[in-house]
Amino acid sequence: MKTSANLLFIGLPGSGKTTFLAALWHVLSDGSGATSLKLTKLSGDRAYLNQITKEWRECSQVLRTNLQAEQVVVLHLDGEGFGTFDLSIPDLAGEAFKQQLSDRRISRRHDAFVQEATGVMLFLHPDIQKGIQLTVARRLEAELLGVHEEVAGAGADNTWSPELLPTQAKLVELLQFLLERTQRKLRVAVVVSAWDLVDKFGAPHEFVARELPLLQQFLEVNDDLFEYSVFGVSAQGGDITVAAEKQTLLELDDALKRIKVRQEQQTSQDITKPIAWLLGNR
Ligand SMILES: Nc1nc2c(ncn2[C@@H]2O[C@H](COP(=O)(O)OP(=O)(O)OP(=O)(O)O)[C@@H](O)[C@H]2O)c(=O)[nH]1
Ligand SMILES: [Mg+2]
Repeated sequence: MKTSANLLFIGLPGSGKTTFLAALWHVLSDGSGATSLKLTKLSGDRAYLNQITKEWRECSQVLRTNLQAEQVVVLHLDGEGFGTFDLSIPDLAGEAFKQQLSDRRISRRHDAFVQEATGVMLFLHPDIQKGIQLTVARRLEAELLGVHEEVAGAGADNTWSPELLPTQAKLVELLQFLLERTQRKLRVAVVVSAWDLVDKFGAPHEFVARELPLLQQFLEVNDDLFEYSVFGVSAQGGDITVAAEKQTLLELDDALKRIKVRQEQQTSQDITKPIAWLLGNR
């Protein structure tokens, strides 16, 4: 393996990118967990990592990443079969991906990250937006009755906007942007964040196949362009907006225990697993 690697985290606002990074830094800097990848030395500029990890430890909401405040973190890592290497991960704002969808353009800065990426982590929160059922019948009926029916989520005049696209269509679009800009086969780790909210309902790849069938089929049929695997990651360990759950998380003797990572039927506390999968030789 090369001595440096770059990962690209992509995902809509609130999909769990920063929370993942915060938990990752806690685990790496703590060093006591059984992880595939370990820290060899501390990163030069740790201000951002320390700030988000402090929030994570206190179980408070990490701040939404601001378009102007996107940071690139560099981790010095080592792992069996990997050797030592430097891993760069920009913490990009979901807001930028939203803009990509409405402007149909990728910024030069993001494009440079795409060009350099060794692998991609596609984040999605399980609270996904489904398509709006705008049946012709309902519309016609409303027109016949002369009533102006408001459709949930649409503007008052029912005009369409990219905002109304179902989550799975947005994610396929984001992947298509990547395909347009790369010639290589892309390795994609699909990360379903906040996995604790849905872990009762089967394995992560089953969740994606059931709830986001378009995304799953897009990845599946394009197997000449993608190699992918689906992970369920609970980086925070529970819902911190529920006081009792937050209290339980804060009372754990070791914050490491908050983390759960599931791939197929295997569950562990190794948050470096999706990264090791992306960078590993196969
Ligand atoms: N229940 C639960 N919620 C989580 C978990 N991890 C993240 N969340 C929630 O999911 C949301 C993710 O937020 P962020 O990590 O800021 O997401 P982001 O992708 O960085 O968002 P932007 O910065 O806007 O791009 C927050 O509301 C978190 O509280 C988890 O393990 N469990
Ligand atoms: Mg963020």
